Parts: sequence; structure tokens; C-alpha cells
Amino acid sequence: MIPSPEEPGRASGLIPRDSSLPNLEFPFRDLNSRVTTTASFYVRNHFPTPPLTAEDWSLTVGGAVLHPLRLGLEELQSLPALTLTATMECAGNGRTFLSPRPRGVPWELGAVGTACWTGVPLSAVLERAGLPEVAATWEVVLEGADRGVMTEPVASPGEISYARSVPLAKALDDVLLAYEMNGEVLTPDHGFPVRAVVPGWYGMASVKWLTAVQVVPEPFQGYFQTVDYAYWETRDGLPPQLRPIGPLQLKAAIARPAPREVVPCGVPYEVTGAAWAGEAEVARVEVSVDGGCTWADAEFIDPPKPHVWRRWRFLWQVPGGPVRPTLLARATDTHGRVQPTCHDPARGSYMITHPLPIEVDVQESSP
Ligand SMILES: Nc1nc2c(c(=O)[nH]1)N[C@H]1C(S)=C(S)[C@@H](COP(=O)(O)O)O[C@H]1N2
Ligand SMILES: [Mo]
Repeated sequence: MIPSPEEPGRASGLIPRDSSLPNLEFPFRDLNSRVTTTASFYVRNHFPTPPLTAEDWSLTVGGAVLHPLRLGLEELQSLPALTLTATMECAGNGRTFLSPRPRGVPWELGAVGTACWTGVPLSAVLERAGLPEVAATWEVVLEGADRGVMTEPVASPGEISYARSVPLAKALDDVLLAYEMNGEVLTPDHGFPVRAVVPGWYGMASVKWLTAVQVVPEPFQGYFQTVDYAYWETRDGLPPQLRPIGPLQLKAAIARPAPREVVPCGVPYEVTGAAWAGEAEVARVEVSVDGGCTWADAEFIDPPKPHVWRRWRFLWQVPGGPVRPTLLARATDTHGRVQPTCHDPARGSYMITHPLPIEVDVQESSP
């Protein structure tokens, strides 16, 4: 089944990146607001969107809680709500820039967006269920209603649901059970009726179509935590260990010019893009228009805001053509950390945060 852009609630104007599931990319060159409209927000599905209804939906809260409970949508919505803005990026965003081209959805630059999410803090629901005395290893498993069989990167044990965990401390800090996106009811593709939003983390943690929350005393080792969405960490002189991907890593991305754009020669061009840093804050963005030989500061369009990208711009004096310059952008955070210069193979085809080369064509000057 080709995901039809005409399906009710399905966004148009997004670029399909998959022939069998709605995996849809935002054309990143269209970036022109800090908050992405819902219609322009990328979609990442591992399984078909489940047909949930507001009447039938419920959330079970269980595991190592004192009073397991089940909440209907109205009950959840009767709890005090809050709205937060967060940038969400798929961990595989930018994968097409890797060579050799790895398996996985071939995202270019646009598997990222920023939205305003309204819902109930997960902490409020966990407080209701009551927690015993907990330790630092405790986690909260978030499970979606979508199910299916995975064949890659390894075969799943038959049909599985989409599930991810977050550390209990993060769950109690700022994870939201969102039922609205940009002031409107969630669309089916973005998780109707309720999804988790894990601010400052890669998108895989923000489980859509959330139907179960379980508190567990040990790290959860589910499919999307181990064989998928994991990377190799080398620490303490031990051999590499697989770790689940978590917080967003520092990154600046160029929206305009787009890859292979034809740029007029001899006139100023406003290079623009966005930068984000997960749980840290972006302090500086630099641009190179000569493939990384020299760098100059870009100017921020947006003020800093936790968990939200900052758009930036840079005025480029385009040289005479024909030439094919390579543009790069790189960010520094408030701790002085800078993006890595090349992709670390320990990250596999995830967390692609080295400056991505944007090659453009400068038009030949007319005689
Ligand atoms: N239930 C469920 N939740 C999910 C997924 C999924 O396939 N099923 N995909 C995850 C991934 S990998 C990403 S990047 C984000 C994307 O959210 P979006 O489709 O609203 O952009 O949802 C996450 N939550
Ligand atoms: Mo993702």
C-alpha cells in the first residue's frame, strides 16, 4: 500500500521516503517559522497507524507502581495540563549523507520539526499510581498500540508493539502525555489520541498512540532499545557496549540553499537554517562557504529557549560562476562543545551530527 497523501488527516507537501508506510519528510528548504505546522511536520512510522478512537482508548499504568490504574481520555484530560514547545528529530535524520548509504529510511535533512504540545505531565499520572522507594536504575516503559513484524535490522519474535523506555528521573522531570499538537487534537499519524513527548530527546522516545506505561526496576531491553535505536559506547576501558539512543546531540542544519540548488552569482544570498542541542543550549553557529577551510559567525534569528531549535542566518557574498561551492554549518553549545567533524561509526546510521556538506551550483555570470 502506497501511503496516500489524500487519506484524512494525512499531510500533503511532505516527501514520501517509504513505499509501504507513511514515512514522510519535511522539505527542509521550506523552513520559515520556529514552530513547524502540523501539516509540515515529518512522520515516522514503524507499523501502520492504528485506528484508535477517543471512546475506546485507555491508558494502563502498571508495573512497579503502588496502585495500578487505567485512565480514559476524559479522565486524563481532566488533570491539569501544560503546553511546551520541543524540537523533535528522528535519530536517522541526514542518513543519505553517509557513504556507503546505510539501510533504513533514506532521510535527507527534514526528519525534524518543532511543535507546541499540550497534555498532562507523566509525573502527575505516576504520582496518582504511586511510586515505592525507587533507585537510579528505574525506568518507565512507554508502549504504543501499533504492532507488526520487524525484519530489519534483525527479525523480531513475531509481532511486537512499538515500545521505548525513559529513565524514571526523566519521566518525572518533563515527559508529557500530549493530546494536542499546535493547539489542535493530534492527527492520526502523529499519535492520536495520546502520545508521549520526551523533550530534548531523539524522536524514537516520544511514543505515539500510547496505551501503556509501566515502571520497571531494571533497564528495558526491548527491540527499539537494543537491536534498533542503539549505538556503541566505549567507556572505562571496557569493550564497546550497546546503549539506547537518548538525548538529541548538538547540530546545525542548513535549510537554504538546499542541496544542488542553483544560486545566482555575484549577489548576496541569505543562507539560513536551524540549530538544536537537546538538553543543552546552542550558543553559536558558524558557516563555511568553502568546504570547511574558513568559518564565519551566523546571526541568530531566535532567542534561546530550552529544547527548541534556534533559527539562524548568514549573508553570503556569492562569487562569480561557474563554481560549485560546498556550504557547511556547525554549532557550539553553552558548554563550549562543538559538533564532531566526521561521523563516528559507533553511532551506526544514527545521530548524524557532523556538518553536512551542501553542494550548490553558482550560475555562470551573464556576459
Ligand atoms: N508508537 C510509535 N511511536 C513512535 C514511532 C512508531 O513507529 N510507533 N516512531 C518513533 C520515531 S522513530 C520518531 S522519530 C517519532 C516521530 O514522530 P512523528 O511521526 O510525530 O513525527 O515518533 C516515535 N514514536
Ligand atoms: Mo525516528
